[in-house]
Amino acid sequence: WGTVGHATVAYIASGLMKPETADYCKSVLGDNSSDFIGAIASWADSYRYEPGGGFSSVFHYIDAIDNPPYSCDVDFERDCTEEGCIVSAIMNYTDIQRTQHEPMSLKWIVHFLGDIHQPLHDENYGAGGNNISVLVDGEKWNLHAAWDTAFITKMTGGKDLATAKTFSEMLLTRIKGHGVYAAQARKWFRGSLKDTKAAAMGWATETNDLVCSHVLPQGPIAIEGKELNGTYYQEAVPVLEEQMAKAGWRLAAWLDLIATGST
Ligand code: DCM
Ligand code: DCM
Ligand code: DCM
Ligand code: ZN
Ligand code: ZN
Repeated sequence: WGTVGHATVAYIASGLMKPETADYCKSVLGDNSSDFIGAIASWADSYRYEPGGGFSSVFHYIDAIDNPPYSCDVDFERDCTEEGCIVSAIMNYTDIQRTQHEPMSLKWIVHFLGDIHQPLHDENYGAGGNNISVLVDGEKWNLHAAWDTAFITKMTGGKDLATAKTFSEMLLTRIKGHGVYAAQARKWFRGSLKDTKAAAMGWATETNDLVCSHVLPQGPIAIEGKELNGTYYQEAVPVLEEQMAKAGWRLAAWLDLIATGST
């Protein structure tokens, strides 16, 4: 995700987590402001370009070598390389966070639980869509960046943290009380820190299914060089909204377990 996507996920999580989890995160991050989590959600995207940060580039995704749109699946042995992937990164930084309570692993967890819910972060085809050229309202984008950023800018009308905060509040009303996501949201998390691989692979597998159903439903040729602002975009919007909501819900639940020393 771009800045707005990551911050939206983070703000949703901060609106759902236990008060003691918020206190834990504020203390670990040394930030007592209400923006404690939105402010660090995109840190990992700048870190990977810093000297010595290159090793973390591969941690942002898992390149599922499947065959969209005919078949979608993620296989840890096949798809997670020796350098690592988003699934192993979530496993490792979760373990570090539980024992060391440090800011860097917390920032990574916040970021990667966001990215794992972007369908093209769970897909190898075209380097996660980076090599597929498309148009959004006449502007040239690659498909990956269209899903990370262009569609979300189009949906929200903004590019800053304030936009993400407002957007997260709208999605939170769908999650809470009698909101349209409320019933399904209760089934969104059944993870446990006893098996972090199963949880992260569950999220990756479910998200990767969307590559076959919504990202490349008629294969790459159908969208290569094409304008996506019509039906394709309209069908992407509910997927993007639900993915950010799910990511925020799961991030809150995950951090609740870590902060309270539970499994
Ligand atoms: N990006 C960034 N910060 C930089 C340079 C680039 O955030 N200093 C961009 C590159 C990616 C985008 O961030 O297109 C999102 O990356 P990801 O989807 O891994 O979160
Ligand atoms: N990316 C991905 N899968 C790949 C390669 C890259 O999901 N196989 C993501 C990471 C960034 C974005 O695409 O979000 C752009 O990557 P980069 O800046 O490394 O080209
Ligand atoms: N899931 C989870 N924790 C697990 C395993 C899965 O939260 N330990 C989530 C991810 C998917 C859903 O449950 O939303 C379905 O997962 P599965 O692919 O295991 O059926
Ligand atoms: Zn991305
Ligand atoms: Zn990222």
